[in-house]
This record gives sequence, C-alpha cells and structure tokens, in this order.
Amino acid sequence: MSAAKGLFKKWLSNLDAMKKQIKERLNAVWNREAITEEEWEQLEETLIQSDIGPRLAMEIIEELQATKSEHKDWQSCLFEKLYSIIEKNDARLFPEADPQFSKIVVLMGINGAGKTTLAGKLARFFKDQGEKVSLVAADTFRAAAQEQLEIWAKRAGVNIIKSSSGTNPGAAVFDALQLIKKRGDTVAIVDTAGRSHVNKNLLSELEKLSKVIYREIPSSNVENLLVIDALAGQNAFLQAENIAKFIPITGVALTKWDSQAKGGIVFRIHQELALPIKLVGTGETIEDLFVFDPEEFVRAIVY
Ligand SMILES: Nc1nc2c(ncn2[C@@H]2O[C@H](COP(=O)(O)OP(=O)(O)O)[C@@H](O)[C@H]2O)c(=O)[nH]1
Ligand SMILES: [Mg+2]
Repeated sequence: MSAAKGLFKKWLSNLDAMKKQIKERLNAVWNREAITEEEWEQLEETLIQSDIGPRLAMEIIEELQATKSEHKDWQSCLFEKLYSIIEKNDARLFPEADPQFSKIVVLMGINGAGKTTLAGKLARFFKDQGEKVSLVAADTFRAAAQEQLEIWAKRAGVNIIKSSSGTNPGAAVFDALQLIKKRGDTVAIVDTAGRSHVNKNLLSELEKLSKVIYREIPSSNVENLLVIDALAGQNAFLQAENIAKFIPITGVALTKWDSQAKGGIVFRIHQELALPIKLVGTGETIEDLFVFDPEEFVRAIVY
C-alpha cells in the first residue's frame, strides 16, 4: 500500500487540466490590485473545463473573490474549498467487516466501463494483503466474458469460479457463494455483465443477484461498487441515479483516470451523487489501481 501511495503521488503530479491552467491563470492575476470581470470569467471557464461542473466552479470563483480582498493567497483558499467538499470521503473498503464472513465486492456498470479489468486489479490488491481471493464470473451471457476474467485470474494468481453458460446470474452467484464458504475464501470479487442503466430487465436481474448476496452475507461485508469511466461526464450521474434505484451502491470506482484525466470529476461525483470515491484505475495493467486519498489528491491539484 505504501508503494502504491508513492505511485499515486507520481501519477497525481501528471494531473494536467486543473493544475497547470488554473495555476497559471491564478498566478498571473492574483497579485494585481484588481482582477477584471473578464478575467474572472476566463478563470471560471477554465474551472468548468476541468470537469468540476458549473455549480462548483461558481462557488470557487465566489470564494476566491472574497479571499482576494482579504489578501490571502489563492492556494490556501482553493485548498480549503476543494478539501471541504471531499474531506469526508471515506475510501476504506469494508471498514466494519465481520471476520466470520467472506467479503464480497460486486462490480457493476455499463459495458466497457472497466469492470473486468478492475476485478483483476482488485484480486491482486486483496491477494497482496494476504486474503484468499476468488473471482466470480457473473457475466453468464457471453463466453468471452468468462475467458477475459480467466486471463485476469491467472495474472492475479487467484481462483476463478465460472458458471455454465446460460445460468442466470443470481443462481451463478448463489452457487459461487456456497463454494467460497466451503473453501474458506475471504474475498470474492463478482464481475457482472455490463448493463445499460436504462434497461429495466437487466437492472432487476442485478437486483436479484444483489439480494442473493445479502441473504448470505451481512451488509458490512458487501461492497457494491459502481464502476465509472472517468471520461463519462454527465452520463455518469444518470448511470448512478438509475442503478441506485435497484442496488445500494456503497462506492464508486473511477477507471481510465490516466487518459486525459482532469480530476474535477471527483468533486462532482462526490458532491452530486453523495457517494464515496473508493478506487481509482489509472491504466490497463494489474498494478494501476489506487485507493483514493482525498487530502493527497487536493494537495496535488493546488500545490
Ligand atoms: N487506459 C485505461 N484503460 C482501461 C482502464 N480500465 C479498463 N481499461 C480498458 O477499457 C476497456 C474495457 O475494459 P473492461 O474491463 O473489459 O470493461 P467492462 O466491459 O466494464 O468489463 C479495455 O480495453 C481495458 O483495457 C484504465 O484504468 N485505464
Ligand atoms: Mg466485462
């Protein structure tokens, strides 16, 4: 974990949009006697482009305007504002797990969000912590989906629990839970089929799968993670809203944060969805996974 933290730092230092543009703009104008209306607007525009959304951009500008007249430096002002939004974000997985039961992670989200890749990364992550891990293939529609998960299981060096094709995902998960119990696995990561957040049938199927788990495992030992592609923008909010009607989401895993990462999406997701950001995926290899650290993140943006 400490090594991972260092990597998180290194990756954060590459965060572009918010860091460079906003810094340059603020450095250029802050020590002047007055900042023009136009310059404030440009700054607001830059903030919006960093994916934090119009609401927060406006709040930050107002805060900066107030601070300017108090002759405070913009860094501490921006840090306080951004940190106040995200400081309560609790990224811990299973903070109150009951050791008598296995811990179950369910990954859900639309096709291509990065669920299967994250399943593999998480398998390694938990294995490195000494857990006995299984990957559970609950995408029973496509044979290729199980094969893809099998490759990740090999990479991570963990077991995979497959089901015969055509089984319904709830039944597949039920069988997997029995096997996990028998073998004494401490962690199971369930990779589900990608589902459009507007497809009611697929979502109620996910609801059934979830109920099967809650019948066997206490909620303290279940993480229902919504996997969101960091570039999904506004669509991410619609996905979360709809999926949350069927399943209690316990946290968000943001994937593809390496590709044109703007960072701002983090504040928006946390603020507007009221969900903790737990994990961040920053690439296609098994190591590219971090537990989200709010303070480190905000520091990296501001300083
Ligand atoms: N750059 C990058 N690519 C990723 C990341 N996570 C997943 N991908 C890629 O996104 C594509 C879809 O991933 P997959 O795990 O199959 O998505 P799923 O349909 O949700 O299971 C694959 O090409 C992955 O290699 C990430 O954090 N960064
Ligand atoms: Mg998949």
